[in-house]
Amino acid sequence: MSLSIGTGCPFCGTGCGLSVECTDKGFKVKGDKSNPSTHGDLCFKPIQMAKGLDANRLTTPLYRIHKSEPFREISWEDAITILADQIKILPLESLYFYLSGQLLSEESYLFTKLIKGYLGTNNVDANSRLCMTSAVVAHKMAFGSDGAVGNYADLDDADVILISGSNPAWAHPIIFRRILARKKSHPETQIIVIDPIRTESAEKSDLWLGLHSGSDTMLYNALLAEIDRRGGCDNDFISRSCEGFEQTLDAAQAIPYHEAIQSCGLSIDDTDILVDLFASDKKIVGLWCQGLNQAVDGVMRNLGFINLFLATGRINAHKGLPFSLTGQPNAMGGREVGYLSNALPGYRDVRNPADRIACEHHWNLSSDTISPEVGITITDAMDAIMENRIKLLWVACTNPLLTLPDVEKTKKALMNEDLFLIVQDCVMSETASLANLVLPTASWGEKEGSMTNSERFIKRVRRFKSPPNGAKNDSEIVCSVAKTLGFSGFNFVDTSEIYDEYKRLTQGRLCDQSTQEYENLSYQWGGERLYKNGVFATASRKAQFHPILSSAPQLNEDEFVLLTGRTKKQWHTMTRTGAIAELLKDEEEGCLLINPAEAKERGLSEGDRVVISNGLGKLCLPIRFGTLAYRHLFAPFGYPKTPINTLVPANNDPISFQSALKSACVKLTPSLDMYQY
Ligand SMILES: Nc1nc2c(c(=O)[nH]1)N[C@H]1C(S)=C(S)[C@@H](COP(=O)(O)OP(=O)(O)OC[C@H]3O[C@@H](n4cnc5c(=O)[nH]c(N)nc54)[C@H](O)[C@@H]3O)O[C@H]1N2
Ligand SMILES: Nc1nc2c(c(=O)[nH]1)N[C@H]1C(S)=C(S)[C@@H](COP(=O)(O)OP(=O)(O)OC[C@H]3O[C@@H](n4cnc5c(=O)[nH]c(N)nc54)[C@H](O)[C@@H]3O)O[C@H]1N2
Ligand code: SF4
Ligand SMILES: [Mo]
Repeated sequence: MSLSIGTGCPFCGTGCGLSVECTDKGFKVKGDKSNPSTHGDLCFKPIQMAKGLDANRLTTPLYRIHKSEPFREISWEDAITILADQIKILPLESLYFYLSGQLLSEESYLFTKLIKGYLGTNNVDANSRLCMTSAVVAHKMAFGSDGAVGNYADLDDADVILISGSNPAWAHPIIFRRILARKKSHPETQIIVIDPIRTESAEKSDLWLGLHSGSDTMLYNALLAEIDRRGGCDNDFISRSCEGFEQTLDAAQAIPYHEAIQSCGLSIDDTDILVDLFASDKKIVGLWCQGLNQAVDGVMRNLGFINLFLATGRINAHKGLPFSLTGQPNAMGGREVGYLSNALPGYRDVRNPADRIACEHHWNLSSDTISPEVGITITDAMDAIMENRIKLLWVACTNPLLTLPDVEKTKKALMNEDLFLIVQDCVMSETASLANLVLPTASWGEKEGSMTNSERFIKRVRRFKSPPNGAKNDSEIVCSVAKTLGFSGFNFVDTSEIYDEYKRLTQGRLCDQSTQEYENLSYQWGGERLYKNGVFATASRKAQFHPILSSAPQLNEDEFVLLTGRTKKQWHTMTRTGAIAELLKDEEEGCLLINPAEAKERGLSEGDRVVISNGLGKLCLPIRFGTLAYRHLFAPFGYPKTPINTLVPANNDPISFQSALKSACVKLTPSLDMYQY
């Protein structure tokens, strides 16, 4: 007997629609041709994942009073009571919650309702802080609201696809496949990649701009000034639909074009190509991801990139648009339900009295229950734990020990004996191994709900197998804790009731989905593109230019820039992909990418182990050759045995508080003893 179940992919923000064939022999994952967003396309990751669904699963709650003790198995009833008791005993201001863009919308909504509504604290954050908050803030500053503007179909008739700080060939493979399909059917289409590494995406492009890491603002300002000088700005659009252009242009003109381009490590011949394209009528779709988001000037990099599109009237189907790619499968949904420390459901903000009242009313709470104070962010929470200001941390669906900056600091915070650490995960992650209480969860394929992808398309995620005995749904865990705390408002019969309650909070908002039925949820909120007719979500209804300060950091002579990011087949900290042989092939261990010439200068060959170090620590990695900007290295961050964030300092963008995870300064020395570290 065989049964096909329509669902969504649990990996990247492309959000492919899948169809899972369940037979006596197991599960076969295929593309769902009826999915309007991705039309049945899919990459190898979910196909392979079906082989590892049951690997290393947790099935019993685990508990210990002191972190030095071994865990003991306890019942679910005891686990929920212990957790609820801790929440009751501890002062509200000492509680903290850390969620994930890999939770389903209904799960993140329930957490938000419990924490912000019923408990009345905004001390909650999500791993989107490490991923998308610079983009979130930039969207709000430029357009008046969060929400990616673009649409995958815009790639199908683009003349130019400009990719900056993103390697979709690895990280968003189906979006990249769509780009290559356009190139194949229309060879005149130009693919241009701005990235310090000649990535697979760059390799397959028409033009690679291998800029020095951190010089994005210098580049975008220089391009803007030069486009304007050559008469390429769309002055009609600017005066009709935008504000702030003059000051922005002034800032962009601060450094002469030639000087600016040189300090980015680029050639004028190459950047002139971009200037000409922006000054033309061609349709340009601009994609970006972590190379712009994860930086101390992440918001400014985003805004600098967006400025180029606004200045040339590119917010439409006709001439193209800027399109921020989302990393995780449901970071968009998490943002919509308001899980970040400043947000409320329906793209609302805790600082806005009307927004608080709308949620309080919806949740039958008395007025002034929701706090108007923005909660602290996850990196600040680590400091607060070390200062004993936070005494309970409930982590769900993320593995912060390896993915927050400065691993030693995170470890010290999480191991603080005064911190009661709860980790809700389907496997014994590195973070779970430090916990007081581990709550075993159901995972993808075992639970129901919805997710929103990069182009704002919402789809259902369906259950096609039972969770291992003993594992519970994330939603069920939140509701059980809420009920044990004595809160009404958490008695849901099924997931559709949770969605229905949430969707009513989106009525009249940009992410309005209030008329959708849960059963066949398949909907792109906002339509194909946002801001049709040049009307924006700002108070004046005009898009906002923001002046950007140009920067292009210089390196000390004996240092390298260590870039960090992903591999093609592994997923983050490997908990979902590390046990699958096909996905481990060629990616068995962390490695360090280096230019062959720079390696040879130091007498190094491929495979040699080297030590990279800075004031935070050191790591030993085998080297591989690649093509990168001069004095740049690259290493993937997710390998537990070589946790790269050991070397990445906890520096944040001052506006988005997103951590500058994309790079760190390191020294490189040959390893004398490869087993020493
Ligand atoms: N296989 C796989 N796919 C994934 C994931 C995974 O773990 N594995 N994770 C998903 C998630 S959550 C995310 S957020 C996305 C991330 O997707 P991407 O952002 O595309 O991937 P990264 O490897 O983090 O970084 C992208 C590029 O930014 C470049 N970069 C570094 N510094 C700079 C700079 O200063 N300027 C510019 N312009 N570029 C720079 C890097 O060289 C790198 O090639 O991937 C998603 N997809
Ligand atoms: N240096 C550096 N650091 C980075 C980045 C970088 O580019 N460079 N990228 C950052 C980015 S963009 C991201 S998104 C983060 C990702 O960082 P994390 O979110 O910390 O990494 P994951 O490995 O995806 O962790 C997800 C956890 O959820 C568990 N899980 C899976 N399914 C379920 C479920 O259904 N329920 C529950 N409760 N748990 C489940 C998994 O077992 C795993 O332990 O890393 C960030 N850190
Ligand atoms: S491109 Fe992303 S969403 Fe699509 S199948 Fe691959 S991992 Fe899943
Ligand atoms: Mo991410």
